[in-house]
Amino acid sequence: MKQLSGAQYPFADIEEKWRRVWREKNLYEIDLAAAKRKLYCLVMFPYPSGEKMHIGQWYNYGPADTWARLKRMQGYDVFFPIGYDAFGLPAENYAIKHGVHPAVSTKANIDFFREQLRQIGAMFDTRAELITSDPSYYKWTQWIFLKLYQNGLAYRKEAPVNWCPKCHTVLANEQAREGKCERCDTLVTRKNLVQWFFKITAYADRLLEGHNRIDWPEKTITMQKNWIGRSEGSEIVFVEEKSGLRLPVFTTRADTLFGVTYLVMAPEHHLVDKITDQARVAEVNDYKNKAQQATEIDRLSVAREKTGVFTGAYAINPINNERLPIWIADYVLASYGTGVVMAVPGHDQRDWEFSQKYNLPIREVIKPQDGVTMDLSKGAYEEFGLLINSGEFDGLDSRTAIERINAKLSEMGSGRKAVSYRLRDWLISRQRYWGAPIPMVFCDNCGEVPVPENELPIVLPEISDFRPTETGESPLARSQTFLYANCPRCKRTARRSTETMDTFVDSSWYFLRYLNPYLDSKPWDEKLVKKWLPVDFYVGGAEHAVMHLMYARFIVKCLFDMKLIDFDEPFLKLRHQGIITNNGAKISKSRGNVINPDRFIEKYGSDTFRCYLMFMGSYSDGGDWDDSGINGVARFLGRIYRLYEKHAQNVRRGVSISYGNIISSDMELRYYLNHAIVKVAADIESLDFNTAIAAMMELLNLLYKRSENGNTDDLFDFALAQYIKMLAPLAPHLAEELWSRTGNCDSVFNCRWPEHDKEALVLDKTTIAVQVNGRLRGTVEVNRSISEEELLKAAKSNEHVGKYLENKEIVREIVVPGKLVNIVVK
Ligand code: ANZ
Ligand code: ZN
Repeated sequence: MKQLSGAQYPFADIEEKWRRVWREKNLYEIDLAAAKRKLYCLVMFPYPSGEKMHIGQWYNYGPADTWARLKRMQGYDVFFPIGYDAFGLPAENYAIKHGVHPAVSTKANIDFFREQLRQIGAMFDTRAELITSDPSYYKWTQWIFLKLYQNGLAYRKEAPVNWCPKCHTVLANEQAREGKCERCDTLVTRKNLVQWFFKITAYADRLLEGHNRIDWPEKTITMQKNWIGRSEGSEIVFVEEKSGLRLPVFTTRADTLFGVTYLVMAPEHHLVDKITDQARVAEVNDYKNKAQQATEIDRLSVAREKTGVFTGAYAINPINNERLPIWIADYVLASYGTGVVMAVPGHDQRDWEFSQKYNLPIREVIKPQDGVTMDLSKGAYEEFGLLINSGEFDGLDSRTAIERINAKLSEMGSGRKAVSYRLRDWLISRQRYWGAPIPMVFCDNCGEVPVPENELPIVLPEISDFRPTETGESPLARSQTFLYANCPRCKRTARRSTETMDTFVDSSWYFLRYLNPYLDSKPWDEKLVKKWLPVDFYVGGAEHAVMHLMYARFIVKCLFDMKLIDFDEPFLKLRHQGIITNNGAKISKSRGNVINPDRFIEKYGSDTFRCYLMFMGSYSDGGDWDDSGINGVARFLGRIYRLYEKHAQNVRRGVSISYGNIISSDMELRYYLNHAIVKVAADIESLDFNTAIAAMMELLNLLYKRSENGNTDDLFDFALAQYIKMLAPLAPHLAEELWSRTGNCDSVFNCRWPEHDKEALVLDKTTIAVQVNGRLRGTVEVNRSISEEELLKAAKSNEHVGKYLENKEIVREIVVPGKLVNIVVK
């Protein structure tokens, strides 16, 4: 046995034992088909990258399990699955670093992870375990790709993409934040490659609309909204003088149309070459090459010095026929709006800076409503106001002017209302080995041809050299047997698509598969999916706000539109765990301040570790790790253990007492017990675990006082029994042990959460002992301010007291205010 410090209890034996018993009894396997009150509680599944489980994952799973256990005790059929997001860069990078094949290292890492997960003692339904790198799973990821392809939602195009020179792979916009690779922090560069995309932009409005129907943290919804970046404005057509080519611009400020003094095109805009004047081709090409190097993030930066070159071409402003020079500049992005901007240096600061540098004219067309004069030589006036120098529109306010100018342009056929989005299509192909191959072939005869569904899965070839290539060609191309396949249409030799899918495709549908991961004939069991989805409660990290959480919503909406499922939002309620810091610092390997769960579990036990994580701060804010804090929680659980050792008899009695039969004058205990029953449940429900534990500590202190005073009546015994049930979601192993010692062989997790007595919760009530001839016969609960007369009436009509008064003559009535009533009879 483990050497324990004085304050501890034999957690190692207890915890191991109960995990074994739970497993033997299949305690957490519920009958999905028969369940009556379904509740799908989901945690974000881990990617076993070779690192041990980190504290953030423990923090996700442990407390989520506490929540799930409460719901079970409240009578729900809770489905709480776990699996492994096993494909992807972290797993592959680990394999490369250690010179092991990713299939081998991933399997070993999963085994390791599984053991660590087991130590949480969570009520995971182990039958639901799935592994996304398993062909039986990715067969269906490929099937989903085909469905999207058949519905015009997957397509291929050459595009400048984010390229990580270290990982040798393309990254989605979401994975290249602040211009750096999310995985390795290397600066991302741009590269032109043919890529596969999912058309998430087609769902931009639907993704926004759905936000009204889900209970998610406001912050996360806002991040998604900003990422989608819906912007209402106008598309206004300027015509290039010589070629007659139409150059539509996107603007949110049609009211400034008279203030346009030049146009700016993105350097990579496809019409730049067509309009550029012969004399300027060299200069323009030179600038285009330079612009290629910069990332989008740099180009959008306000601090960056504006640069550009004149194309030598001119366009006509449709509202007043003015002739405007056309420039190219890298502060205009090809991928937003139309890739062309009408420059209004008087009212747009970027344009203003550009005009200063290249001596372009500034014209004031908006003045402040309050009549203040602006000095445009100092900078642009960007607010709304009243129009000036704008012909027939002079004097209108900006809002009205936008409407009128739009109307006029649309009459002329030169403009219309338009909406732009920041959201780009989801780039899903990766030039990497460790992922699900894209099920497409390219035939010289037939072009791009989808693999027939009955040929799935397209299994990853077993190649020894799986490292990425510098050219961007996928390592899958090294396998000749993989590369060449017969064209499904004409049967001639064709080449397979050699890219693999982004891992976020794998994780965008796993919650459907959990219900039956062994199903071979279809991706999911429709009946069970109809019954169990959407997910009722999802807990995971906020860092997934614009990736996984957006992609999963998108895929679910696609499947809904294909009538493959009957719901279009996957996660009804979402909550994030906060971030744990170590002495105020962010935890990271490079800082060397990683908290290793295993070490603490060994020293204090899993229940203590879990309770400490829940106690150290507000769950959604996270908290700061502190070793002395965990000692306090260890003492708390140790005190519980010792109280139950001392009162083994009481607690055995306590489990068979029913509340209604208790006669006790211990109002304080009555109040705190009932208060805790309500509070602990409510706080766990809302993930306020810290205050739930505080209430348990408070109640424990009271029980200790009673124990020390020897003041242990029926209520005390009863409270001890209820306390175990309340402890159960918080410290499952310890509670199960204490419950078994009451003589109950069934699990405490098959008990219902204790009911509370509403009356006992009213604090200004007090309980008065009622004696008959000096002996306690009952108690009445009354308002503290009750009159003596009322109190006597209540005492005499009490059912327990009544029978001692029957056929007796009352000789005296003694009232001790706030304490007792004594009725003397003859
Ligand atoms: C003229 C104008 C005048 C503008 C003015 C602003 C103020 P949001 O709100 O983010 O949608 N714009 C349009 N396409 C662009 C591109 N591809 N790259 C860089 N900038 C682009 O921004 C819309 C505004 O951003 C548009 O309205 C356009 O500048 C610029 F006083 O047009 B505006
Ligand atoms: Zn063919």
